[in-house]
Amino acid sequence: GFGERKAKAERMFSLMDGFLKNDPFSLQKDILHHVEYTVARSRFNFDDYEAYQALSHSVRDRLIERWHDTHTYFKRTKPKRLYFLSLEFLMGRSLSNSVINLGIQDQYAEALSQLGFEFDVLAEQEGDAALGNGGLARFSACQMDSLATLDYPAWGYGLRYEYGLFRQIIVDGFQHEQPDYWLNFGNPWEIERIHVTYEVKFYGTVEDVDRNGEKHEVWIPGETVEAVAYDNPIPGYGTRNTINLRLWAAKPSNHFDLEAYNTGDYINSIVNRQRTESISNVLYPDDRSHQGKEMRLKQQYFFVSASLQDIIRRFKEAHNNFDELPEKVALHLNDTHPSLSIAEIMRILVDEEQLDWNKAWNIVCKIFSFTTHTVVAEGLEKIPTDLLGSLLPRHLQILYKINSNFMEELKKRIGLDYNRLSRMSIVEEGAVKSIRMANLSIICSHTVNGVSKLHSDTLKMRTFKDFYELWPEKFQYTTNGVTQRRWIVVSNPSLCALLSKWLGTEAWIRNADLLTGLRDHVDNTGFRHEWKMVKRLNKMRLAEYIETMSGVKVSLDAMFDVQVKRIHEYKRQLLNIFGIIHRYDCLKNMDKNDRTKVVPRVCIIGGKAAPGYEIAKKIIKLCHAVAEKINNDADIGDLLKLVFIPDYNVSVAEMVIPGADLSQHLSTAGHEASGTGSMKFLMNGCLLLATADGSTVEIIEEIGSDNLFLFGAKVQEVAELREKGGALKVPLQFARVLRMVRDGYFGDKDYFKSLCDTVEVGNDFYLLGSDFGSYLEAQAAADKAFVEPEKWTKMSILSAAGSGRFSSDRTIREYAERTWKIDPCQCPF
Ligand code: CR1
Repeated sequence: GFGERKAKAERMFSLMDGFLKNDPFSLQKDILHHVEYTVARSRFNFDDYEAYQALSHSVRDRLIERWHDTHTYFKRTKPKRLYFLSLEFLMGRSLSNSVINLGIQDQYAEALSQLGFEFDVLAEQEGDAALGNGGLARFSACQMDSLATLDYPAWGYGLRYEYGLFRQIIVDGFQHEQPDYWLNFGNPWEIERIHVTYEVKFYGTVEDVDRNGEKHEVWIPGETVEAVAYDNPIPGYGTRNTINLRLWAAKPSNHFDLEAYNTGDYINSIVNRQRTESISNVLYPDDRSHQGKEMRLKQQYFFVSASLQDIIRRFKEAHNNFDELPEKVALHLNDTHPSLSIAEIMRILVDEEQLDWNKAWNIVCKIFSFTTHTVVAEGLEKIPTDLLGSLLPRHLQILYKINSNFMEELKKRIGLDYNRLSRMSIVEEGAVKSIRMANLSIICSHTVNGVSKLHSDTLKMRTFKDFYELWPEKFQYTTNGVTQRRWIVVSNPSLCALLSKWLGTEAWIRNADLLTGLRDHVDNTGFRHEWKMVKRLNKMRLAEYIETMSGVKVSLDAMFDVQVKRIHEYKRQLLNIFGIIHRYDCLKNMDKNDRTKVVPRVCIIGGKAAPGYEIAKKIIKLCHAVAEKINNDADIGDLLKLVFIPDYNVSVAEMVIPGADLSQHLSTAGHEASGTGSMKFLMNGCLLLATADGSTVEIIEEIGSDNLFLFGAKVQEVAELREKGGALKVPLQFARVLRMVRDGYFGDKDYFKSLCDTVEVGNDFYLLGSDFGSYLEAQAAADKAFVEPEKWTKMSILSAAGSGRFSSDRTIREYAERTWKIDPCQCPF
């Protein structure tokens, strides 16, 4: 009975000594306990890494406690839940973020210092969890932080890759990729749930079965793999709520291949079983275009199937009628990568739960929402039907049926416009017949989100025009954001302290809109002085890092000018490098006296190129070739330096961003869906030099066009400029820089030829040539502003002051209220 259970619960609790205590003494005891019993080192003898391990286990205990309470509460109150499905999460490090969100940073620092350790030193021991590529993946991580902080009853679902994004090393200026076997040293931030497993099936055939006199199709799968759950607690800030990011790993199923055993082929049968583990082995390192890779498709389905089984099981525990599904479950498709969920949930409802097709379809259309992170139609995922049909034969049938129903309905609405029908079809009848995952996602989702206003307009007017005309109400946009917990509190503690001091409150950590309060102090010289000191401190930290990484000594008086992001032609790192070459060339040709007026610059570039992306790799090499020349030119000295920061990742970003004076966001207008790097720089009081692309347009609305350096063609001019082709006007300076590279001024003339060809007049798709003039003007404006430190500092303050809108808290609140229709559910314990 209830009384008995309660008595038992109380006894258990008393045995556990109540909740874990967070005073420094208790923390010390816990850390030592973990040194001795978890890490199994002697408490008299452990090094920094072992101390980090013990420390993180003590933090993990506290996370688990809150995680339990939160989920007990969710279970009891049965709120509508959001399931955020994403194939990528770029979490970075967890230690500092966790103790800050748990609110026990000072206690830990004190506990450690009494043990003779420094918190920050131990935090540096942690490696990054890099289970994602770039913008999309880091945005997912920021959203998880906001979901937890705002008390939303949400789960993240993803894949636990054993190899994260490759490590980039540079040899002779060339990028080399090295495997990131990140689990080598164990991962204290996950909890292995050996009992939470699901079978995921592949291959096989579809057979007709008779069900109450009716013919039904049923999948007879050929291969079974087991998915095991690994839970990663995500603590909110200023709340007890700690939500879950559940990542799946593949392991061989216990279903033995009897035949193999009978034929006595014991060894081979085990070898075959191990092959199945490879599904969750490695993250695909391209951040776009995964066309037609079987393993990638397997990964997608593996993750979708395990997640949906888990979600449906949880739903059925608490509810007994699928009609309630839309009131209790919101499924979010983070890009098209999880869109097989649509076919899978139809299969579960129709084949397994035996719902009528139409009834199932009506339910399913009420639960999905979809965010797309790309601009161009060519970048959208397609899966060859041959591949899909062999791996998932029943799903292919389901997709065909969804499509034929849709085509019927569409004909009624738009008539026999065959071009339009074929554009909107889920099935592409091209040279390779394929399934268009974006069309599928749009058709089945109640909401199609863009990631900025401009992006959404492009989707409506271009990419998904046909669909927009059919269902204008489906199309929305929710501008991206980033979490100020990670990007200020964790990564820039001195700025954090300064903000709290001058705003008179720490409340901005949960409510970034309060940052506008900085505007009130912009004319206060004392405040500006402190602001400059913080920047200087962060520049010092960055300068030290640069020196250790590249041996280049840089001057703190120089402008730190940064471009860090994935290397892509559309992001135009090449424009930046050409600008640097031009600057160098000018310096070389300048009268010595005039050089005293030049603003010294440290140009910093970082980012990874997809391993198969040749042009991007050449951009990296060119950057090194130019750096080699400039940095070794004693005649130029501190006036200009160029450094490439290798292996750019989340933890490197945490150090680079606070130390930047200027940051560059150079995408050709209309190509960057949103951009989130710019938001992190903005929060850290860094000035932007940018095109009017993605969310920059909205940043301008917040901070005013006077407070950043804008350049380049506007989105509506791009098409026309492209049409001009060979007749396009390109400044002489551009031609000169291009010639220098072509002529081998930086060596490797032949190697750079194909790179140069991409920006030759007539071939310059991303319009580097035609934007070069206004780019140089914007750079000159930045130089001019930098020589007036007071003016620059004001611009810097006003940038940070206007960054509140770009908190992922705002993003998540908009999604929750408008798209997912979920309410906060705060654990009261
Ligand atoms: C977009 O390129 C956007 C992020 C997050 C990226 C970038 O503009 O800010 O998504 N897309 O929405 C991406 O990573 C794989 O695609």
